[in-house]
Amino acid sequence: MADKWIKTHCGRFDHGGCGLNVLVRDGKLQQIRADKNDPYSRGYCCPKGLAALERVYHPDRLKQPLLRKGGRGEGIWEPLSWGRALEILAGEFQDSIRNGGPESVAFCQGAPKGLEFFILLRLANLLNTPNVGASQHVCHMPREQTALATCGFFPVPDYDAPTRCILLWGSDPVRTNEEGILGGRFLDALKQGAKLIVVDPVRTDAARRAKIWLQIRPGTDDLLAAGFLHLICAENLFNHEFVEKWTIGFSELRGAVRSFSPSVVAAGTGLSEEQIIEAARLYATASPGMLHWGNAIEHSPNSAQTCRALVLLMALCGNLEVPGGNVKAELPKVMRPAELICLKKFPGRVDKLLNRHHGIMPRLLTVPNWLLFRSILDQSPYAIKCLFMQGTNPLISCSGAEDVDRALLKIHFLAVSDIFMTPTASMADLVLPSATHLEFNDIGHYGLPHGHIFARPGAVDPAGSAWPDIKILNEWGKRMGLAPHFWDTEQDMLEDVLKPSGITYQEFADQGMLSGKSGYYSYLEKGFATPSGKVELYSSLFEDWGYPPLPLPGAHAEVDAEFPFLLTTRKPRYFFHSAFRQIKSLRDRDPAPKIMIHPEAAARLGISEGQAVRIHTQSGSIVQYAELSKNIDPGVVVADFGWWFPEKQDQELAWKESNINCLTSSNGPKDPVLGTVRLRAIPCRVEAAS
Ligand SMILES: Nc1nc2c(c(=O)[nH]1)N[C@H]1C(S)=C(S)[C@@H](COP(=O)(O)OP(=O)(O)OC[C@H]3O[C@@H](n4cnc5c(=O)[nH]c(N)nc54)[C@H](O)[C@@H]3O)O[C@H]1N2
Ligand SMILES: Nc1nc2c(c(=O)[nH]1)N[C@H]1C(S)=C(S)[C@@H](COP(=O)(O)OP(=O)(O)OC[C@H]3O[C@@H](n4cnc5c(=O)[nH]c(N)nc54)[C@H](O)[C@@H]3O)O[C@H]1N2
Ligand code: SF4
Ligand SMILES: [Mo]
Repeated sequence: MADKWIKTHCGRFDHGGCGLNVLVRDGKLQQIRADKNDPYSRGYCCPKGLAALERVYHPDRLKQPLLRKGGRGEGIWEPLSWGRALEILAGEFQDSIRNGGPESVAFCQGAPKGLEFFILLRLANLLNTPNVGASQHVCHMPREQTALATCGFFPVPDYDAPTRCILLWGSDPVRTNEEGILGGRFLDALKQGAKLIVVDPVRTDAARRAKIWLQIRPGTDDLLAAGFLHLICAENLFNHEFVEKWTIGFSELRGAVRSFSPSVVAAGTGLSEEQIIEAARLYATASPGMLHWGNAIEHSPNSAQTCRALVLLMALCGNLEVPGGNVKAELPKVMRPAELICLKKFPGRVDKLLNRHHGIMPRLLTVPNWLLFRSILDQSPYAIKCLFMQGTNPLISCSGAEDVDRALLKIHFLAVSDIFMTPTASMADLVLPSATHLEFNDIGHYGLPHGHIFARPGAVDPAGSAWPDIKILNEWGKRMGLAPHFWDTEQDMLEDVLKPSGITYQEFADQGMLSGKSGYYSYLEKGFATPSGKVELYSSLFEDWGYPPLPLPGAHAEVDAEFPFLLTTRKPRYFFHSAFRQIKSLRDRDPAPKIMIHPEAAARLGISEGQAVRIHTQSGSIVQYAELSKNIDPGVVVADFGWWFPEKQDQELAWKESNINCLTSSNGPKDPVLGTVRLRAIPCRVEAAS
C-alpha cells in the first residue's frame, strides 16, 4: 500500500500543541516529524512528541480489559471482553447508586489530556454525582478561579503581539509548554527583544537568559508579590488612568501592602533589596509587559492569594487586555463546555460537592483528589463505594501517597482506565485498556484558556482491543440508562462538539486548528465581568465567600535542625508526570530519579555525584540519586516528581521507593479557598543512603 502522510498534532505528552506529520504504511506508523508548516508551532517539537511511535507500539501496553482474580494489588488477572467489562462496570455503579444514592459513586482524572475529561464530567452530572476528583486544586484552578473572581477572565500571556518584558513566575515553558503555550513562542519573544525576569529557585535555561533572575526561597512567592505591589504603589509606578477608571479597592490595597517594604521582603524571600526593586520597576515601566505564570505558585497553602496578587500586578501596571500583555482569549465557536458537560442537568451540584464541607470556593467543577480519598477513608460526609479513574496515577501524583494507598485498599469497587499497568491500576478490580494519541480522532486543547483548539486525527487502529476513553465513556453512559444523552459513536460526539463552527471533523483535521476571537480592550465596551464591572483589587466575591478580600502573604514553611533543607520540585522534562518511564528513548535521557543538591551542602554531608540519597520529611522518606549543581541555593534541594519503576516486579517497592508524594501530606496546612496542599517548600533532611 502507498505511504500516507497524515497531518496531526502532538497530545498526551504534555498539554500538547506541536504540529506533527505522521507517516503510515500498511496501517502501521513508520515515522513522525515536526510539521514546519504548522502555523502555531512552526516546526517546534521535543523528544516526547517524537516518541509517540514507541508509545503506540510498546509491548507493555494494556490491550484487553482485565478483571482482578487474586487479592487487591496481587497482579492476578483474567482477560475479558468489552461487553462483559461494561456490564460489570455499569452493574457495580448502578447497584451502588440504587443502594447508596448518587453520592456513593465517584470519578477521577488527573491532568486533563483530551476531550474525555469533559465527557467524564458529563456522565457524572447526568448521574447527579458530585464526586469528580481531579488535580485542579494544584493545577490551573488557583490561577483561573482567582482571575475570574478578580477581573472576570483568565489572563493569558499574549505571544501574538510584541512585548517589552516577560515576568516569568514559577514556570519553565521550555521544559513544560505550560498551559499549552509552546516554549518556542516564549523563545521567539526573547529573540524579538523582550526583557526577561525569572522568579525561580533554580537557575533554569530560562533563568540563564534573564536580565534579572530572582532566586526566590521556595514557597515565598506571595511575599514577593506583596513586595512588588508595595513598590508599585509606593513609587507611583501604577497606570493611573487604568486604576482610577477600571479598578475598585486601590486605597485598601495600598494600605494593606504598606508594610511589605523591600527589606521585609528581602528577609523573607532570600533575595536582595536591589534585585526586588529593579525587577518591580522593570515590569511596571516596560509597557506592555506580560506575566507568564506557572504551576509553582499553585503549590502552597496560600495559592489563591498568591495568584490573585499576580492578577493585581497585571492590573496595576495596565497590562490587562493590551497587546503583548495578558489577554482574554475566547474559545473558538464550538460547543460550550457547560453544554458538553450537561451542567444544567445537575441543579444544586455545587452544594453537594465535598468542597462545601471544607469551605472550598463554590465555583469548582471538581473535588481535590486528596479530599476524595479522605472521604473514602473516613466514609464521611457519606460513604463512597465505587470509583472510576481515567488518565491518572494518584499513588504517584497525589499528595500523601500512603493515604491514597489506604483509600484504594478500602474502596468496594475500583475501575481504572490507562494505557499501561501502573501502581494505581494494579489496585483495581477492573482495568480498562485505553487507546492513546494517534489511535483515534481527538480534539486537543478544548477547555484550555488560550483560545485555540487543535485537530488530533488518528492515524492507525488502537493496539489490541484498546478503546479511546471517549468511547469507553460513551458506551458506558448508554448502559447506565442515559442513551438519549450519549452518541451512536464517538465520531458523532466530535461532530457535535464542532457543529457550532459549521465544519466537520474531517474539515477540522484538514485545517489543523480553530482559533477564537482574541481582541484587546473589550472592557471599554462591556466592562469587566465582575460584580462591580471593574477589576476588583478588593474582591467582593472573596468577601462574600468569607475569604480575605485582599491578597496578603501567609505563613511560610520553616526549616529547623531536624529538617534543615527546603525541598521543592518541578515537572520532568522527558516524561509526563508519572507516565512513560517505560519508553526507552525517553528513559535513556533520564534513567533515574535525581535530587539536585548544591556541591557545598553535598560535601558537608559526604554525598558525591550519582550517589543514592535518602530524603526525609515529616511525612516519610524516599531515595533518589544526587545531582550536584550550583544552580540552586545550598539550603534548597530539588527532587524529581513522578517516579516509579515499571521494570520492577514488586509493585509495593516500585511505587514507594522514589515517589516524592511519599514526602508530601494532605493533612497539613491547605489553601482555604481551593484546598491546595503544600507541594513545594517542604522542610527535609538528606543523607547518603546505604
Ligand atoms: N508532589 C507533586 N505532586 C504533583 C505535582 C507536583 O508538581 N508535585 N503536580 C501536580 C499536577 S500539576 C498534576 S496535573 C497532577 C498530574 O497527575 P496525573 O494526571 O495523575 O499524572 P500521572 O501520574 O502522569 O497520571 C497519568 C496517567 O495517565 C495515563 N495516561 C496517559 N495518557 C492516557 C490516555 O490517553 N488515556 C488514559 N486512560 N490514560 C492515559 C498514564 O499512563 C498515567 O498512568 O499531579 C500533581 N501532583
Ligand atoms: N515535560 C513535561 N511537561 C509538562 C508536564 C510534565 O509532566 N512534563 N506537565 C504539564 C502540567 S499538567 C503542568 S501543570 C505544567 C506545569 O509546568 P510549569 O508551570 O513549568 O511548572 P513546573 O515544572 O512544575 O515548575 C516550574 C518551575 O517552578 C520552579 N519552582 C519550584 N519551586 C518554586 C517556588 O517555590 N517558587 C517559584 N517561583 N518557582 C518554583 C521550578 O524550579 C520550575 O522551574 O507542565 C505541563 N507540561
Ligand atoms: S513540546 Fe509538548 S506538544 Fe510539542 S512535541 Fe513535545 S510533548 Fe508534544
Ligand atoms: Mo498540572
